[in-house]
Amino acid sequence: MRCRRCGGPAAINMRQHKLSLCATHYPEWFIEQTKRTIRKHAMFAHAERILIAVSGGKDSLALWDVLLKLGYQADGLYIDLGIDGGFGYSARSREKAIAFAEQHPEARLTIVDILQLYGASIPQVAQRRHRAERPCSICGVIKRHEMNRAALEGGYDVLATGHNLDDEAATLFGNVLHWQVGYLLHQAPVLPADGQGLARKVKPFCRFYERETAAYTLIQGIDYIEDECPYAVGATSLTHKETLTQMEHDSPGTKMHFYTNFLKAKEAGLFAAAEAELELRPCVKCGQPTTAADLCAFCRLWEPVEKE
Ligand code: Q46
Ligand code: ZN
Ligand code: ZN
Repeated sequence: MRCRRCGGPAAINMRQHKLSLCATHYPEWFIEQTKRTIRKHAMFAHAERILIAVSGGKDSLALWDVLLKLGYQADGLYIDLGIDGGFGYSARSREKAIAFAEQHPEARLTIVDILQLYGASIPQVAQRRHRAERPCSICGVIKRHEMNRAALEGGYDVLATGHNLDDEAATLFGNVLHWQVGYLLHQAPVLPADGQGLARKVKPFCRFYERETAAYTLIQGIDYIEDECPYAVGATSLTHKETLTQMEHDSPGTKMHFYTNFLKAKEAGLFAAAEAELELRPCVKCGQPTTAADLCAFCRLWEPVEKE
């Protein structure tokens, strides 16, 4: 395999794009593609301040790297979930985020420590709620709430996450399998701010395959935590990913078509009726928007267990 731009040895071959590139031209292509996605979905402008949710993993650190290279004002947010898993998952991923920030003095890293701030780590909250084995839904509620809070309180214009195409396709697959229209409505490269407590959310890597972000991180020598969160093992989202990867192997481009055709269908009004019904009001305690009548899902988590 040869690089299409210079004829040198290829570092990556992307079957779905029918494109091979070397270690010099691949990062250039990757940065250029990110720029195109940002522009295509009108995600943000150079004058705006961006907060990136950084997990210490490859996607979020690659995103931070690319946005800084493109000259954006991009700061990081690390949420310490207090997960150990026998190998210090949170402690080690936090170190990776800090190490990256130290190499980029132009950017700031904010750390939110859930245990310190609220008195219980994710595994502890999950234990209380009898979800010790599967804390992901609780974790998701807490992460979303804290990301939104940090973005609003820090005066950021937009919150960015490193979700890639494999993540988005797997999420879509799960939501379609169960026809969760509410979730489908909320799956988009850009979710606009609502002016009442929801920050704008963007996913600049949503058109990259996971192996493409992995290749970028590797070639750029970005140090990240390779281990997944211990609770990711056996999660249905991983099974969905594997299923889609098998389909992609048989027919390159499957994930991309699945995701982008969903976006087109949505734009064409597939869920317009459901959208009209969706009503949000501020949570009586924290003020963040919710579909619930009083407390949002986050605030309910911290209520005494007996009340349930
Ligand atoms: S961090 Fe949290 Fe994930 Fe770990 S507990 Fe589950 S949701 S798997 S992205
Ligand atoms: Zn080349
Ligand atoms: Zn609340």
